[in-house]
Amino acid sequence: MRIVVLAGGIGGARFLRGLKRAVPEADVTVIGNTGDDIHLFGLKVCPDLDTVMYTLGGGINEEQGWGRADETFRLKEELAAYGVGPEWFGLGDRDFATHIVRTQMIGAGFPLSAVTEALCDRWKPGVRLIPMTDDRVETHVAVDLGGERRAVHFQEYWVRLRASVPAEAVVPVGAEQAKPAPGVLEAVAAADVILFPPSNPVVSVGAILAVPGIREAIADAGVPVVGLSPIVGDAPVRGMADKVLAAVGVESSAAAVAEHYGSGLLDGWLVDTVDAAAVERVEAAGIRCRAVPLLMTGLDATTAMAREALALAEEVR
Ligand code: GDP
Ligand code: FO1
Ligand code: CA
Repeated sequence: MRIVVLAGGIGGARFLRGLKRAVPEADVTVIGNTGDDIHLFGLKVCPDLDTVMYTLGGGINEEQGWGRADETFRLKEELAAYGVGPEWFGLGDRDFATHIVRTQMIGAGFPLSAVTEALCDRWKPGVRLIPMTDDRVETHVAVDLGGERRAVHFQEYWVRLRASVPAEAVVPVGAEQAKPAPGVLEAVAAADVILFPPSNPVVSVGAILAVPGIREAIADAGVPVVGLSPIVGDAPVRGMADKVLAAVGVESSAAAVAEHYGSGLLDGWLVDTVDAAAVERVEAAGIRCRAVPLLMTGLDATTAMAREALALAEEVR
């Protein structure tokens, strides 16, 4: 079975662990979000690609969900001693090596997709990880800073400001001109099923869908497209997805996220059992819906979620 998954960071990566355990024989292609990418200290950092790579490859900091396990911050401290920041973004020593290798290869002329493949040669995530595009896309957030409207990089909004100021718009800058990376459209066209893990619908899955051609390829693939809600009981399980949903005019509920994707894209949608009352509303929008436990509390629970998603895909096929 060929499965394509559109993934952000933690939500996508943890779901993929369960998926791999549910169907170890499946051929899984992950289209990774690169809208969160940021250039720091002359290096290209790809948080969501790295989160997927480290999580599946056994190098992730499990409690944090991002960055490397057994990490130290000597380099960051030395940079800070020179007054060189940003101090609000925690790049660790082990993690720095990934960004150095990536930036060096890009400087030598390799596209990000080839670089990602090379990094995965070390981590062996057991999936094919492809960035959504080789072109530069950067999600920016328009914020209201005490009456003054400013655009900040998504990481500045998320990490420095902790989404504490109202977001008025979320713009994947560069997406309109971007092309899907080699292999993306081919994987979608060859898929037997396409899954949206419980990733952020705006800045993760939304950024991927903003690359021209990807949304259309998914809608035209003619195979089941099934998603899992990242919103449980009207709040994100983790993080501040409600803030960016508000910026695109979507309420923070499992049903509203399904409607936001729409029946033109989604065939099936899983909500948590606490949101069972949302099933009727989602089905009224033309999307088959089931309520099942959606908390990734451990590998067993996450494997069960992946099985439910695949079962729903068979039901709508
Ligand atoms: P990020 O790039 O690290 O923010 O990760 P993603 O975009 O892949 O996923 C973020 C989303 O995952 C958040 O909106 C969370 O609500 C959601 N999430 C995290 N853990 C869980 C969980 O256990 N269950 C569900 N349903 N969603 C989760
Ligand atoms: N998230 C934080 O909340 N604080 C950090 O200092 C931070 C550093 C960081 C470094 C590398 C990396 O791959 C990810 C990192 N993240 C950090 C997570 C990440 O930038 C975002 O939380 C997600 O992309 C949100 O969608
Ligand atoms: Ca992310």
